[in-house]
Amino acid sequence: MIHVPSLSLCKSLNFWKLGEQHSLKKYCNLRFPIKCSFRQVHMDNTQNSESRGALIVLEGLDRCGKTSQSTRLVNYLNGIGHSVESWRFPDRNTGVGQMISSYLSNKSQLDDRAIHLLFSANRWEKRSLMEDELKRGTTLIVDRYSYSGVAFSSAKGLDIEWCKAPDIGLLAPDLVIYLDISPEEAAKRGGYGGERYEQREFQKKVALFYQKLQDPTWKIIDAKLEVEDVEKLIRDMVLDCILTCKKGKPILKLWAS
Ligand code: NYM
Ligand code: MG
Repeated sequence: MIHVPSLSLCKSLNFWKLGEQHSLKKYCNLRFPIKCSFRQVHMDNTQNSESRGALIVLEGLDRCGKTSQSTRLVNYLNGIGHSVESWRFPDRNTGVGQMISSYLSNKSQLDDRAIHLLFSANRWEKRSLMEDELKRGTTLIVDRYSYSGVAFSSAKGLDIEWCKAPDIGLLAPDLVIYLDISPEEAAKRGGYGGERYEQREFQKKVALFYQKLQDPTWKIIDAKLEVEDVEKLIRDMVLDCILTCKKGKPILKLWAS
């Protein structure tokens, strides 16, 4: 059985404890330590005891397995009777999302700051809908969020604090699952597609910026493990998080002091 303790402010590695059936080494082959900067604030203290859904984000380099793990997770949660929705950013269905999609597929050119702000706007345009869904008791499994926004734009050379600024005040995830894989391993997985950013050298820089963004909501999973093992680890973390939110954990704001 895998126990997932709630996160305390951590100075060292912060990962789940494993029982007798699982080898710690096998599951916790982490490549970098977690840094702490808990800068999230309560949105509204009157909400403290209201039951709600959980906001769960999956992050990682391209080809880390995020998308297939989100699908598996949503199917599993649905199967055991949870109210759950699958989300992803960029959401290419909106007007802003179509501009992003055109940029990613190299059909249009945009200034680095302009595209960064569009990615952020794409999250802001969904913020209130996300909040409504959470308050209705729906858990949202989100494939990429603000951490992608900051890591990818910072890797281009933009200042990290500048990159974070437009996302300050969005809904803070209750749990961020980072699927940890080296750019070399990721590149081996059937190769990258043809989109912008899908290059090994660039992904190496993105990985470095992801490290800088870790906070106590993060759990890191070794994405080189078998798909089923990764899935099992994710399930346990997510069930724990859903329970906490059901008990009325307040919704927080991202990166707000
Ligand atoms: N991406 C994604 C960004 O550069 N900024 C963002 O805010 C987000 C959400 O878009 N390489 C990048 C990361 C990916 C690319 O994402 C498209 P996906 O998950 O491959 O559709
Ligand atoms: Mg991709």
